[in-house]
Amino acid sequence: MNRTAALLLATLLLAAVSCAEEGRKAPLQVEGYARETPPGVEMSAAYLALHNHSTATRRLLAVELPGRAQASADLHTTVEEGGVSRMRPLELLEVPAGGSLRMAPGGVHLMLHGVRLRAGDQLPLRLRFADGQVIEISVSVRKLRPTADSHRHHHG
Ligand SMILES: [Cu+2]
Repeated sequence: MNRTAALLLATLLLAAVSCAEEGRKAPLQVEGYARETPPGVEMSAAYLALHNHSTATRRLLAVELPGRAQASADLHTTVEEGGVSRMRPLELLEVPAGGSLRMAPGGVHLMLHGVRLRAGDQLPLRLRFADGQVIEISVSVRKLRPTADSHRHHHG
């Protein structure tokens, strides 16, 4: 097989794979994780990735924490002002048609209040969109990244 034919075949195979995946995908796909809370702290953050496979922009308006009456979740972004990063509440989050939005530490995140989360827990979330759509997902709780300091004081 010459090089052009090989390239063409590779392209065709890739196209076939992405089409097969496309067929299985929900119009809006959401996954993510939450951070565990340090002892005595009832505040955390969750990071979601939203993939919009539809042809319409989706707007995330609110996130609820089912089964946790004392807890709440806010959409936040992080802005840098004079070398200091501050969190700002967001009215909504737009996921463009055919596009994705990925939350990340130091950027857009879901601020969680009134929660105690242990690594390995599952955290159910209810996402409300401007078009009335409601998506229920469950994200896993991940360990806080160990710092040099927490390592030094680690007792097992
Ligand atoms: Cu925040």
